[in-house]
Amino acid sequence: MLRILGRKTSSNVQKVLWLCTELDLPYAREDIGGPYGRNKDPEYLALNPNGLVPTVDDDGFVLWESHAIMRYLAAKHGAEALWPADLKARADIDRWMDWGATVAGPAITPMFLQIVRTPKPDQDPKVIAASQQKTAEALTLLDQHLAGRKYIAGDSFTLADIPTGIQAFRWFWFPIERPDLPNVKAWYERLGERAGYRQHVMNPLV
Ligand SMILES: N[C@@H](CCC(=O)N[C@@H](CS)C(=O)NCC(=O)O)C(=O)O
Repeated sequence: MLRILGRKTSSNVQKVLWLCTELDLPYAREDIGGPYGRNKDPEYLALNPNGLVPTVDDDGFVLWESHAIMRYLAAKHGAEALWPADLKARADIDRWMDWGATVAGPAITPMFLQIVRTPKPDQDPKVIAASQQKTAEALTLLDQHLAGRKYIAGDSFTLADIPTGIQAFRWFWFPIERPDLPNVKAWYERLGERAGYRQHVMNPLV
């Protein structure tokens, strides 16, 4: 059975868990990282020298990097709808997955670390405000892209929706002012209809 190593509060672990639910794939998960530690133990570093989560072990095949894991699992289980073989459709999905990891994720992470991981008296409002601004800019771009589309890569749900979908939950969960982004809101509500999103992502952050 697929082993997933990583705490379920990690956005990168959640990507893999959500996908497993989409694929109806059984797995065994182990709590590693964050308060559970063990990610810097020699046994773990031998599997993933970055000391980060997630890492998966698929019957002896060890893989890390959440997006590589998602692509591997989608391809292995023939999830053509989630990650099509057609090169251009696939490239479009890959592009938005990368955008989630390199633009939306880094924009919202400082705010997440402040609001969720820092005791209130130590929080820095300037860091939160800057992160809020950057995230609003990223999501404004996404809102324009989503005009006339149900999901990021078109009319159906794909891997493109997963990385930024996880950040969208955080954005709507934080007690902040948000610009009116109707297409992002409608997309976020559509994601909320999915069992994997509700189970693995839509959980209280503190
Ligand atoms: N690029 C990596 C990033 C992995 C990463 O940064 N994981 C974080 C959690 S989201 C981590 O392991 N942090 C240390 C910890 O949880 O102890 C991926 O996508 O898998």
